[in-house]
Amino acid sequence: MAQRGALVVVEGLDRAGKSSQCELLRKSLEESGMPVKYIRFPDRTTAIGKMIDEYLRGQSQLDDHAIHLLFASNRWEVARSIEQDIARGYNVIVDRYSYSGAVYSAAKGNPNLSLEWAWLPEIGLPRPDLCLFLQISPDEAAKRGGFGGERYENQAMQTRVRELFHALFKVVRGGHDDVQIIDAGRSLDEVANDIRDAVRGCIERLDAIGPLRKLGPWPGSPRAE
Ligand code: Z5A
Ligand code: MG
Repeated sequence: MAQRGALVVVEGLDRAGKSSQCELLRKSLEESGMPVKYIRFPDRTTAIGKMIDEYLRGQSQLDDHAIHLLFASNRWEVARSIEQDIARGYNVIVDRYSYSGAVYSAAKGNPNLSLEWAWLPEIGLPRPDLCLFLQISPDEAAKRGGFGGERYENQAMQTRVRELFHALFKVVRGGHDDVQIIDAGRSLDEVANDIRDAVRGCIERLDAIGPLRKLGPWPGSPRAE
């Protein structure tokens, strides 16, 4: 049987360059003859994705928990096809994933929506073999253009999101050695080179990693035992 593909997630703050880097990575892997699929979350094309899109554009109002679960459902609706693609040898590149899911919802400051609560619906989804977090300073991000008109695109939210990404990675990195921080404040090519090296290293380690894993419970919670 052919070797399975790698599940690679690209995460980061607004304008960190996630989509640009996913595209460069896709091209680079394809040029090396490797089969690749690219998906992004939210996937605004599905029925659930259309509800998310309306919410983000301010055209609908939803309870914080309800929209959170829609974002998670938007991942669950393609979880099986991700697993199948990986098994068929495709390297699947994912633009935002469960980490954005947990962090953006928890950043709203709703006292009934903690980071730990926000992680729960992600448990059991395909676990990335590699998660690349594109780190960028607020000043660097600001040089790449002002905020758009979507919900969450404001300074207060972005500051909280930045703090929570670091808090989340501290927790998940306890059990996972697969999160790598990339300095995304450099040129497109410099960032792309680091990403390409990290992904090639991950693909070489796939035999040692073994079968595709699943995202686990919040480390240290009673559910983890
Ligand atoms: N969200 C959530 O709440 N829950 C979830 O579960 C998920 C998401 C999955 C929409 O996401 C919102 O959904 C988002 C999180 C929330 N809210 N916010 N804020 P989205 O992924 O659809 O958002 P986006 O607008 O596509 O992505 P982005 O984060 O804003 O941008 P990006 O993909 O990181 O950056 P980019 O499009 O590649 O580049 C941005 C600009 O910078 C562009 O002009 C580039 O040419 C430029 N750029 C990129 N790299 C460089 C470098 N290295 N140098 C100079 N200029 C650069
Ligand atoms: Mg993007």
